[in-house]
Amino acid sequence: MTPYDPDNIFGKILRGEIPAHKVYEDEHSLAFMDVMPQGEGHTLVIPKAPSRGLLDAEPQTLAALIATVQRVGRAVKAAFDADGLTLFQYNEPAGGQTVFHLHFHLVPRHDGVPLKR
Ligand code: DGP
Repeated sequence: MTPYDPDNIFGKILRGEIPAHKVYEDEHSLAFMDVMPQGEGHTLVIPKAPSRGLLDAEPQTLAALIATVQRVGRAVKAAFDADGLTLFQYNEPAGGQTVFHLHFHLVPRHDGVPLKR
């Protein structure tokens, strides 16, 4: 498995080296708005632990992360008065991943409104 490389854009956001529109932070995780939103309110949730993707993450990292995904998911769904919420998560270039620090995409959804691609 390819090792984690801290010189990725989300690593830089975590270290405060580049700005992000942060919406939630705790000891284990950070949530911020996606710069290329596929829908209004598109938010990313990442662990602070150095995981490249889902497949190399420690179980305790995932446990904390999914709790944050639920918390932030509830908040963005309410904030954008959405009817639903779509989650997605990519692993490795073949799986569609472009930033190699584990992240979940959360997109509030409204009835009849497709995702932007
Ligand atoms: P992916 O690795 O394909 O799951 O998607 C990475 C996402 O990260 C993509 O939706 C765009 C977003 N993104 C890329 N660079 C930045 C950045 O510098 N800041 C923020 N907030 N989002 C970024």
